[in-house]
Amino acid sequence: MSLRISLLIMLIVAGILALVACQQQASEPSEASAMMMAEAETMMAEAEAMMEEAQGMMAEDSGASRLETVKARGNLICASNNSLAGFGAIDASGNTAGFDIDLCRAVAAAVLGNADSVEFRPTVAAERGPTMQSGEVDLMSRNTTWTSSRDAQWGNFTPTMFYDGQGFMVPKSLNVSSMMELQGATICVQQGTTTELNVQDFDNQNNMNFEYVVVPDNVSANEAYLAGQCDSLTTDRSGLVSTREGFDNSGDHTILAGTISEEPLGPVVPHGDEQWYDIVSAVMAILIYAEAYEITSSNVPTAVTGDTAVDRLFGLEGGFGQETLGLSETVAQDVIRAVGNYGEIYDRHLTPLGLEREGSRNALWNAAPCGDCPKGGQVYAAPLR
Ligand SMILES: N[C@@H](CCC(=O)N[C@@H](CS)C(=O)NCC(=O)O)C(=O)O
Repeated sequence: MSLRISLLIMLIVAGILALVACQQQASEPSEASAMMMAEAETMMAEAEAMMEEAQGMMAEDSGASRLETVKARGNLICASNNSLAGFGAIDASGNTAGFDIDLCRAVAAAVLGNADSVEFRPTVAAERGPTMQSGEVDLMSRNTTWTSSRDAQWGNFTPTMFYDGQGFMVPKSLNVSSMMELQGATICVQQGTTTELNVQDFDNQNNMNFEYVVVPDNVSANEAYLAGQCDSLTTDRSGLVSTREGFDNSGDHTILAGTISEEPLGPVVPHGDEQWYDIVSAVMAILIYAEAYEITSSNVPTAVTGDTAVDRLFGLEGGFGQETLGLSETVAQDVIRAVGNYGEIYDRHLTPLGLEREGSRNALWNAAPCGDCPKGGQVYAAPLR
């Protein structure tokens, strides 16, 4: 047994002993007895949480699969963003919310039957690699670009959830209307991102002679830009749209046309557990196919519909490998009821930002933007069968 588990168990035992002592005191008539009972309840809750964590650690130490570890722990640990409205941010009620966040919630609904059983770990860009490599999180869902070196070094990227590209924002007062007019400009960019690497490529390829203000996180990037420390802020276009929404005078800033890179953004799972990778990928597929089949959180079928694809997805007749994945037959019912389909998630978090989906790459593959258009968007997943 590892030292940390032994320590945890000792803590739990100490907690329980203290609890018993407290309860004995509380049973004696005293004015402080109500307070003591409340303290005892808090300690009991803490002891239970420690017990759950210890179970999770023991499962981990015994070589258990990620699925078993998550189940033993009773919650999903998800690395997230807490400063990018629409994708991952703290909302008015103090909850972590967003498009990426709902993927964590969907996985928790699939695996634990409860979308709220998630512990979010805010992770700034430069922390992502070490966080994934440590195995301390089950999943990262946080505007992260799939690249070959990250796939090899950090963990495995599941299918892409949002297709993006890097752009530039400028104050309108700069009177710049294209990226090529940014020659010699000072650029604010966040460290530890693909953004930082792409802008250097763009600079080299086009002799832009940029100067850089490199910042550690989103908040400082915005502050530096708004304080006029740089002429332009660069990041994923979706990040620019989200950031600009948060400015007091959003109308004073323009996002220049065009992109300088491909940014397929998607979740990452730790290396070494194929079943877990397949589970997260299947959850994404559930979200996408539910939308394709026009099943939303308010019309989830619970009895055979006669549409074989729908019945297979919702575990009503046939299946798509739920048992091998370690999921319940009706997992799709749990997921869609809890978070809705891909389109509902998009509309809840990204449509309000003005990130138009129709006709974009983030439309479903089968959503042709017009009658004679050859194809729809790029949102696609392995068929569930
Ligand atoms: N997609 C790029 C950029 C991702 C990224 O971290 N973007 C910034 C700016 S939008 C961000 O979310 N920062 C939040 C933070 O680290 O505080 C990547 O994967 O490297």
